[in-house]
Amino acid sequence: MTIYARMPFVKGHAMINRSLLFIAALGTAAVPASAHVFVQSGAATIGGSYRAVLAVPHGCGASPTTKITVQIPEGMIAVKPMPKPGWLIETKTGPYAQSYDFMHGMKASEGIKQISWTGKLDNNFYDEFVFSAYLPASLKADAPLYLPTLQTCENGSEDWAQIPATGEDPHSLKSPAPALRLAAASPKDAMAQMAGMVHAGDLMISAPWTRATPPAAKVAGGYLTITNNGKTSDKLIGGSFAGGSRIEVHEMSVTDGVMKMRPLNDGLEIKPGATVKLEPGGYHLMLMDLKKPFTKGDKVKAQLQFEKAGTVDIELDVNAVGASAPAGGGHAH
Ligand SMILES: [Cu+2]
Repeated sequence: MTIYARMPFVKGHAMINRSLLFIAALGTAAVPASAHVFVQSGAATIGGSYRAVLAVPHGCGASPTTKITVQIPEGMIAVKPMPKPGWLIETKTGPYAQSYDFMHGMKASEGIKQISWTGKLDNNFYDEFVFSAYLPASLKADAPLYLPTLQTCENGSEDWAQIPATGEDPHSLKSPAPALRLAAASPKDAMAQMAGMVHAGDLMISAPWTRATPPAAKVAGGYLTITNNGKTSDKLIGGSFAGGSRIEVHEMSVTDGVMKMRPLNDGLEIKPGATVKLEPGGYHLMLMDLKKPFTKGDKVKAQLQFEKAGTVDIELDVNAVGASAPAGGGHAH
């Protein structure tokens, strides 16, 4: 992406134009009709980490964007911008208006209040600016949180900072501030999150689960989510568990209309700032040579092997045969 973005936009050169258009089309696929700077995944659960994605669908008029500056609202703590190739990141820190309960009983009373990215984004391209944050449990559910954002361009600027008055429709504003909606964590979600969450260095592993297996089954799939909060890449290589021979990392893909599984012999890369989901139909763990079937309600202790983080103990919840999501995942029942 970066390489292409740095290529000059040569008008009249059919081949380059076509490849650029193709990339532009890929990038805009998820952009709603709104041409505003906005927050993707605008729903955020309080009492947990939040990955904020600021989407910038266009420049100021046709002028390329050269800087994005976002104000972090009170209540959004432990903010960390994700490094972005080709963009210089600057932050301003300061005290919070109050001290907040953070993870593991820690308190946070100061942190990043402003992030700016300086670089260049052509008006023909779409890009995303990412940071991670924590939303303390003390925040009010169903209240919006605004992220006023100044978009500076080669010519001019757009100040996405308008906050709707009570009862005012945000769509009626000319330059609305990007907003996210806070949602209360359901006790079930919170428990599911707490139950399986493991920290290993910069890696956070959550909601590991597997399925009950028929008596003759020799393998079982394993699913979980891995977030890399560090600055270097890591790799999930495989693992072991007492109930069988080993754990492999597999990929499920459709080739010529046929679903195929293949082991990732080089491991599954977890890039800095990335969240990788192992889920049915995609990447998954393959628990090999089961000694006895998994029964619904059981827990399977296993050790995952990462290139850098080393061995990490996890516990997979055994869900029903045919389950497509973890029990606490919200849409299983
Ligand atoms: Cu597999």
